[in-house]
Amino acid sequence: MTKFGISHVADGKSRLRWIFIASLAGGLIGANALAVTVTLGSVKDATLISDQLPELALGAAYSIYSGRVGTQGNSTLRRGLMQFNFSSIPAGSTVTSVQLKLYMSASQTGTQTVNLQKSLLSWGEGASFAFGGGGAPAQTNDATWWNRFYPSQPWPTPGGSFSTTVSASKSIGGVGWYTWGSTTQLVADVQSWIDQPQSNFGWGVLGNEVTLQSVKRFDAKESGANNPQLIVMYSPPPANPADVNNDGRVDGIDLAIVLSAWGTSNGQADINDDQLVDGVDLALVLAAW
Ligand SMILES: [Ca+2]
Ligand SMILES: [Ca+2]
Ligand SMILES: [Ca+2]
Repeated sequence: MTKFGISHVADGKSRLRWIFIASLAGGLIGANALAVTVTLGSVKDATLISDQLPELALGAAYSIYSGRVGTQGNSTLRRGLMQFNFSSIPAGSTVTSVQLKLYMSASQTGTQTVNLQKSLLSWGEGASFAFGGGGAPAQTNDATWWNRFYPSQPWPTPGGSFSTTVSASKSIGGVGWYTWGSTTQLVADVQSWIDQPQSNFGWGVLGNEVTLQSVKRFDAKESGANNPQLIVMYSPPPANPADVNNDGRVDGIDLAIVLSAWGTSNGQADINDDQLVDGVDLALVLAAW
């Protein structure tokens, strides 16, 4: 380590000088100027329909539905499902904002709350198609009220498997575009899916399941016009881990950040990821200067 000149940094006046610089640089931690915004289209969307057998689905339909229909539709429920692909966002990125935009294209009764809640299990999108919300006979791999993948991979409990945590909530009135978020939980959802893509099963789009005719219709990816849009803002990971503040340069600011976090497990300053900010991390900064 001494070959990088650490010993003289770590003693006496030099150390005090670096601590002073570190205190100035402290405010720069996280002040990362690099931010990227992407708009993603859904890669799957579907509707669960609580009708009696035979199973119905809307995998390839132009719309998804959320809420309860009227007595003419047997007062059954609709639950939307929607999933996005984050492979265009580099691993190690930090998500800072997430907004979901959906176009609500038909409505029966009043303003209703529609919630986004993580799906806890994978589900499919088959070729079933109908123009209305009544559904069509389920096709292979369709998500239905009973099956994650029709015909033989059932949900543990009919109606899907959703987190009890509401990630974002929106009051939906008349026809038009609506935006959910950004919320802390939406950001956490997308961050978890970027960090662990195998856990990405999308969100349930869940409406008022009590009131008759509360159902809301949203354009699906098949609509071809007002498709779902997920707007994600993120900071990509530094090209060089020694660029602690991710500003494109390894310099005194990075050194100061390491010194200010000395002896801690600060994830940003712990360049070699061994849970301790120490001389090894300092050496990595100096080596990449
Ligand atoms: Ca679909
Ligand atoms: Ca830097
Ligand atoms: Ca370390």
